[in-house]
Amino acid sequence: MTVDAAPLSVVVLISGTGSNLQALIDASARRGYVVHAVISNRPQAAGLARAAEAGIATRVVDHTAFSDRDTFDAALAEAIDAYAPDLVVLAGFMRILTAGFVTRYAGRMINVHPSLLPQFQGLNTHRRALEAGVSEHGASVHYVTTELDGGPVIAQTRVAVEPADDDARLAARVLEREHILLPQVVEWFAEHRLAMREGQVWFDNTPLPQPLQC
Ligand code: NHR
Ligand code: GAR
Repeated sequence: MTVDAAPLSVVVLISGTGSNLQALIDASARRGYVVHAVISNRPQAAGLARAAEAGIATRVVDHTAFSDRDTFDAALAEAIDAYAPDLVVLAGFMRILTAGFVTRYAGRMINVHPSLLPQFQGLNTHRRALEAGVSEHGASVHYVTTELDGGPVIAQTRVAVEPADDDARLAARVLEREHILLPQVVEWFAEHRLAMREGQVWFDNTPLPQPLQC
């Protein structure tokens, strides 16, 4: 068996709590990747303290300090590239990224989104799922492309909607599953099992007919 010289290097982008970041940190040794740095657009994001606690480098690129999205994204790219990561993970990152930025990281940037894509792209997914009366909800990990929450979906996790669910209760159950889903997908990157080719997900050198289920 051959072993890679270096584990997959990951930079995680956050805006808030960072529970998905924590799940990534906690699973990293076991799953063959390293969280090299954590970057937040919000100075107060609780996830920054989680990273510091784990001895991981942190950076803040505060979007309110920039006059437009292009200059913010340029500063963000500079902060990321200082770590030369193999993979960029959006984990509760709340800023829409410009086409130029997305193109720079094509095929090596993923997002965890709290819905069964292509359902409920955008924000407030749990409330919208309840309003729509769906019986099943969940989360997806997808490649980030210029189409917001529209990039090819790598994997999903499904959660049954229960009669007693409100927004918060459903969100909490989905989030628990995100914490399993996201480290699993990053492990597949570390094992070189994933690629995006011609706008499709390839897994083990085969185009995926549908998202993997976790
Ligand atoms: N950027 C691109 N180009 N493509 C994607 O698929 C992206 C992306 C940036 C973020 C995450 C996404 C989610 O999982 C994501 C995917 C923020 C918004 C949003 O409306 C929408 C989707 C996502 C993240 N943001 C507002 C904005 O004006 C700000 C909202 C806020 O600050 O609270 O950027 O849901
Ligand atoms: C997660 O549910 C994530 O899927 C979602 O925000 C939460 C972040 O939680 N992402 C988005 O809504 C992106 N627009 P966390 O900070 O505890 O990981």
